Amino acid sequence: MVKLTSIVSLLAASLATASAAQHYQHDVVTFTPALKNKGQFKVYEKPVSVTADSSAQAASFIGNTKKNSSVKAKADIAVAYLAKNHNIPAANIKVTDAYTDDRSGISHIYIRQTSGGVDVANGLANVNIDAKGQVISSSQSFASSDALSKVKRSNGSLVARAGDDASLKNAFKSLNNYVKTTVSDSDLSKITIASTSDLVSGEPHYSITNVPSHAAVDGSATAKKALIQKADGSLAHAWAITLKQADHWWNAYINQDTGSVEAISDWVSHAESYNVYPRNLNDPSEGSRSIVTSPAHTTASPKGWVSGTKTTGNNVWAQNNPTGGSTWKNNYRPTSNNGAFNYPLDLTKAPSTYIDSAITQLFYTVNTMHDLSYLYGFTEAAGNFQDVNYSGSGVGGDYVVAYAQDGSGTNNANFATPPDGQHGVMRMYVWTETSPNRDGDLEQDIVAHEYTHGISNRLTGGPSNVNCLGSGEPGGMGEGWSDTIANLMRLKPGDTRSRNLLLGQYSYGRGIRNYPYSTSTTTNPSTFAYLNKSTYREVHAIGEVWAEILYEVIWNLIDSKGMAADLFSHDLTKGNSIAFQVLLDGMKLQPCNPTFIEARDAIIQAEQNLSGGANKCAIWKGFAKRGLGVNASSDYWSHTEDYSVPSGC
Ligand SMILES: *[C@@H]1O[C@H](CO)[C@@H](O)[C@H](O)[C@H]1NC(C)=O
Ligand SMILES: *[C@@H]1O[C@H](CO)[C@@H](O)[C@H](O)[C@H]1NC(C)=O
Ligand SMILES: *[C@@H]1O[C@H](CO)[C@@H](O)[C@H](O)[C@H]1NC(C)=O
Ligand SMILES: *[C@@H]1O[C@H](CO)[C@@H](O)[C@H](O)[C@H]1NC(C)=O
Ligand SMILES: *[C@@H]1O[C@H](CO)[C@@H](O)[C@H](O)[C@H]1NC(C)=O
Ligand SMILES: CC(=O)N[C@H]1CO[C@H](CO)[C@@H](O)[C@@H]1O
Ligand SMILES: [Ca+2]
Ligand SMILES: [Ca+2]
Ligand SMILES: [Zn+2]
Repeated sequence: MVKLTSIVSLLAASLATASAAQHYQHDVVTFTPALKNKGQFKVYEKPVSVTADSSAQAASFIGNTKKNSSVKAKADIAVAYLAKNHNIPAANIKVTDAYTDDRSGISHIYIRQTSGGVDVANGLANVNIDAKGQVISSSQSFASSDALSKVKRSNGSLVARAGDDASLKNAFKSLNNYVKTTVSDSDLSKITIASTSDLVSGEPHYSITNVPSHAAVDGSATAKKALIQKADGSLAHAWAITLKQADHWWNAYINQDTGSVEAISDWVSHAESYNVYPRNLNDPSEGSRSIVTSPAHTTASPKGWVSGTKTTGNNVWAQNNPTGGSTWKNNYRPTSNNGAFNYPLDLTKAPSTYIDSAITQLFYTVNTMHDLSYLYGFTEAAGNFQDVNYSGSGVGGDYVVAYAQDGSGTNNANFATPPDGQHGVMRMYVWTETSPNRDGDLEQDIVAHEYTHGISNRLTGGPSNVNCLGSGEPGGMGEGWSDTIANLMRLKPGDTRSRNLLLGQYSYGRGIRNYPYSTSTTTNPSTFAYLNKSTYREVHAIGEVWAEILYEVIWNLIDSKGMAADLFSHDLTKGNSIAFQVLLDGMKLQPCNPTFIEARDAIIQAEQNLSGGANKCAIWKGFAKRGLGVNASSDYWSHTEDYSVPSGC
């Protein structure tokens, strides 16, 4: 594919060159043994004819599987087939489901292995039979007869009925430990266990009652005995326990002899979740990670952030890139467990040791930027970064390619913005100023800065022209908007205009700009005429002046209209949300290669349209405080300041 012009924007020009306490909040890992001897799914090119054998009937039929004679006949064929082709005796077979698909006419028979009156939880087979009664495909994972005879010999160690209660209580406690709900010995002593015979199967079932509510929502759980194959094919006696908790419905197999969890699943299917520094924490110095569940905004990302099990989705594909190359599809990414992206992070170690957490954080923050900017108007039509445009507007096929711990540099980050329809590319580097090194992936202001390059480049001059903020004042404002959006996202209720912000402080160990962003003219003396200085010809220096001016504008809006606790509320009665909105609207209004004065005027017009001038004076006063008042003017590198506001303000 021909690559059109692409503006690569760096975080910083060039830079000269402690570890927080961690709380690992691991999600519970669900799993089933990966059986080594699992049979292949066998698809027959020529269907196999099998004659049902009336003397070899499945040991049991569950539910309605026997009711319909035509379906029952197919089940008999399946049983005969397993006996003949897989040497599985009918006496060890329980038909759990059987039906004929109306559309295809194919009958699907599902079978479970049993032994000694209990289920082999993962001894399964399925047999597919065509309308003529021939087997077209099948698969089975039955335990071997060798494994069965070994476990039968171990029956001697099986606790007698009198010992069942103790064994089951022990298993119940062990399950609770695993899912991180504590059951004390005193709780355990109050639990009662009763055995009943299942109406349908006749198998004994155990009801566990008087369970404390933190361990079981309705105070009870159920259990039955089972066998389960371990990965190596050997069998273990297990308690199959079903336990409902607030957000979970566990089904677990606990080894009767050792108390260890042999398999566990959660019948509640879990939404996307991420163990990350949430968006109200800028970096690890501000707090601990936590599990964030279903963070995707339903308007901005109606189908969620993830497609599949890895850090890939409609808005961004995040991956490692130690070589610094430009391919991404097959690069390394972590795999979720049931939608949970939850990995360890030890900041006392080198960043490479926590690459999974770094990629997860990058994926989270880039998606956050996508959704947030979408809400404020960086939509499909406006040229945002998405694989599929659900509205049909704009050009799709351009999710952001985000590289975590990219090997092509250090102490920086960058973002390449090609025209709408081509992937934005974000490279995040490791920072080497501290020991151990730090990872920019964990610092929201850096990721926000980079993503905002994509926003400003696409919005200014239209989505297909990305040559509008290339250098000089326009390029400098590109840097400035990036710092500004990063700043805006950090402000929280309780902050006042005396809060100073340093960009890149976590990664670099100190701020990477000349001055902190501050409403104090002592702390940050930047004004419009700083652009006269020969040391202010570089885009990041120019950007610092623009972002400082906008910081004044932001605080005037917040002081006048208050602060939304979360920018995602898109509450346009609040100062920080108004600021975000007029910044993006201004980008859409302004011409290609704008000057400070033009960009200012676009923001003023955006406010006029958004709130009819109600916030006009607050904005003007912010500009004027730093020399960009109504009569400011400029001509290339000469800038004349003015500190006045329009009459009436
Ligand atoms: C039995 O199932 C077959 C296949 O679904 C269906 O065509 C037939 O009508 C059923 N017979 C009865 C008696 O329900
Ligand atoms: C093993 O236990 C099952 C029930 O759990 C019982 O049916 C079977 O007879 C026992 N076998 C031996 C050899 O004790
Ligand atoms: C903003 O512009 C639109 C389109 O011209 C217009 O319909 C709307 O009334 C304007 N809003 C304000 C407050 O000026
Ligand atoms: C700003 O310029 C206008 C003319 O464009 C002039 O009328 C006005 O007096 C000036 N204001 C100040 C404060 O200099
Ligand atoms: C900046 O340049 C303009 C035009 O040359 C000049 O009028 C102004 O005094 C300069 N400002 C500063 C602070 O140097
Ligand atoms: C121009 C373009 O790529 N538009 C696409 C945006 O997304 C919708 C939904 O997938 C597609 O139908 C459009 O073709
Ligand atoms: Ca696009
Ligand atoms: Ca553009
Ligand atoms: Zn930048």
